[in-house]
Amino acid sequence: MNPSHALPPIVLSEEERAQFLEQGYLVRRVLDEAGIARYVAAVEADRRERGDAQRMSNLQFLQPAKAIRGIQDVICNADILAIGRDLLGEGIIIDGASLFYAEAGVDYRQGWHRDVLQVPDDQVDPAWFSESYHYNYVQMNLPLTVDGCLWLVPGSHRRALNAPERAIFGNTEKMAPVDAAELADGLQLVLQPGEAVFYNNYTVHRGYGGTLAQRRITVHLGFHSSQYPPTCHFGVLDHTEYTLDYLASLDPGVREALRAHLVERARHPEVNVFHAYHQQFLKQEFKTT
Ligand SMILES: O=C(O)CCC(=O)C(=O)O
Repeated sequence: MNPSHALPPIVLSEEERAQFLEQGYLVRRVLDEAGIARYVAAVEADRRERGDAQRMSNLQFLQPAKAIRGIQDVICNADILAIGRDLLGEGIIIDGASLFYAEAGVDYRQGWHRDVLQVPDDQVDPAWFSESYHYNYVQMNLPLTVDGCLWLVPGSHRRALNAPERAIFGNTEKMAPVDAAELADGLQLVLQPGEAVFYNNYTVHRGYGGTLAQRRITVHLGFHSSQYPPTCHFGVLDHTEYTLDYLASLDPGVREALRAHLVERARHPEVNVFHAYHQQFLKQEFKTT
């Protein structure tokens, strides 16, 4: 479903795939002006009901109590799914879906981290951060306003922390303190509305805007391919809330995507423990209502 887009879905070039594999990120435009305006209007209508946030909101917009119906079909966007297939393989399954929202003036700073924050230390395997590890997950940030909040260290997903990173992380693989020294290799991605960044969330990265100069509205998604075993990151959506009544109330494309998620979760009960860790983590880090 991609009503404002009549062209065939994007297909990535070899160079783009290689960039994602080696550098850990790739930027492509996936929404046109009409698509951006439609989603901004839906978010604004939702904000009028929810009120202002003093922190960055991380609203899981596919969950029944937090649903923002007018943006849900972004998970069916043909270009996003085609890029996901080119990066991971067939059987693209939606996993995470949040809306990052903050008004200008909100202070937003995370420490540099890899997305293993939810995993107990003794279960973090150094082999995950190596060239030979098959990482079956991709995250995507799709801003609807100009967004310079995502920073990453290109290529850092394929190696252990280097000396400057180790110096700020200390004896953990997870996260550096928020006031740690800067990383000279850190790259700030400044994205225009409609431009999406697809990234490997084992790269050293962070959300960091300081005091936001302008409002941030960014759709944040995660995908997995059913062709390969899940990583410990698979299991972000709270599938236990997807009742038959809720599914019946959704747009058909969204319903099918969540059904596919449920089928994949049933195939991989081993990720349930990571799901619980992740829900706990979200509550600590963000405003989630
Ligand atoms: O874009 C952001 O604000 C940060 C995203 C992030 O760090 C994450 O999802 O782990």
